[in-house]
Amino acid sequence: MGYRVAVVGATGNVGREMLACLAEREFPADEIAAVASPRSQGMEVEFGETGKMLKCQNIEHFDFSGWDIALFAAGSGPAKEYAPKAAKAGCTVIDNSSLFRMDPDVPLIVPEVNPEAIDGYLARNIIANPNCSTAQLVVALKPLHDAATIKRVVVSTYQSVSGAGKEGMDELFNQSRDIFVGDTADAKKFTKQIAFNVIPHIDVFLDDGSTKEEWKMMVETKKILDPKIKLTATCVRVPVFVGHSEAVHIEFENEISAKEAQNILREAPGIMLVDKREDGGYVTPVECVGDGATFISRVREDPTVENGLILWCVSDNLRKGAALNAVQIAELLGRRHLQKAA
Ligand code: 11C
Repeated sequence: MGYRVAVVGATGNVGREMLACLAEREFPADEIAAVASPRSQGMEVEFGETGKMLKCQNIEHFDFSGWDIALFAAGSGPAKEYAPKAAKAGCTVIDNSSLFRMDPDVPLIVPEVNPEAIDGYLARNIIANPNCSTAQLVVALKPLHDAATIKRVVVSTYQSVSGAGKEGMDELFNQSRDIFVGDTADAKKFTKQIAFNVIPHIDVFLDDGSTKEEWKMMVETKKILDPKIKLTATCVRVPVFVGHSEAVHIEFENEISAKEAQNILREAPGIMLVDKREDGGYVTPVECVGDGATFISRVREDPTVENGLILWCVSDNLRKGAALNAVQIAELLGRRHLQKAA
């Protein structure tokens, strides 16, 4: 007997990718439910490329009892209202919103980094999925931390508009077209024009002048990887549809050469090293779309600090940054705790 899995927020960017990942990875499910807001009730969504269509069920009337796992990709509001209900009904929630991430009773999991932390999920029957920009970063940092102990990270992100949902993608598309034909480009989703521009602002501003996206990268890295790591981030929205990029500056406790780091990263789980030190010998966001790997390029020593390295890290934010990581958590949960098979 396999699992009964509900995908909540099935019509959104991440929900659709969750369905695609479940199908592609042949997750051992007997039944998959697409669940969405009342306005999407009855709408059909594809179950990946299987040719199978799923009719969306209304979250307001969905009974989670008897369902094993719910992958939530509906944002913090619906997570607040429905995740505890689902968890209480015996359905383990894997939530992609930021709502539960810093709750000490909710494990925040990246399977390549802290799989053992999942064992704490029973306190609330909820597991949190990290922010997309954190997920790819910690996959890259983990093997290097194991080898030479990271003290401090300075990261600048170049985040695609799909991180802001379908509305963000539509805004980039419409503005690009409008500017191209000489029309004025309206900014609705973003605070400034995103087409042919970059915006140093993601999520809300905090009192210290940083943004919540930058804060999330710091606190989530500490929770997932090591609370002793100091991290500071500048998060920037760029006119790319899918794929987040990061320039990462790392200071280590111990000596580590670029060559050693490349060798470690080449063998590390979830990482694809593409680092040829020649024209085009690196990965850009358009090349990582639809892929589950975290791509690392441009590994080099930083001569301005002791034991410093710099690298370039790119991943599909809808996949490893969200849907794929959630499905990997479901697989881990199955292996370690639920142990059902199809
Ligand atoms: C973005 N990283 O690119 C955000 C999207 O906390 O889950 C995901 C926000 C989150 O806008």
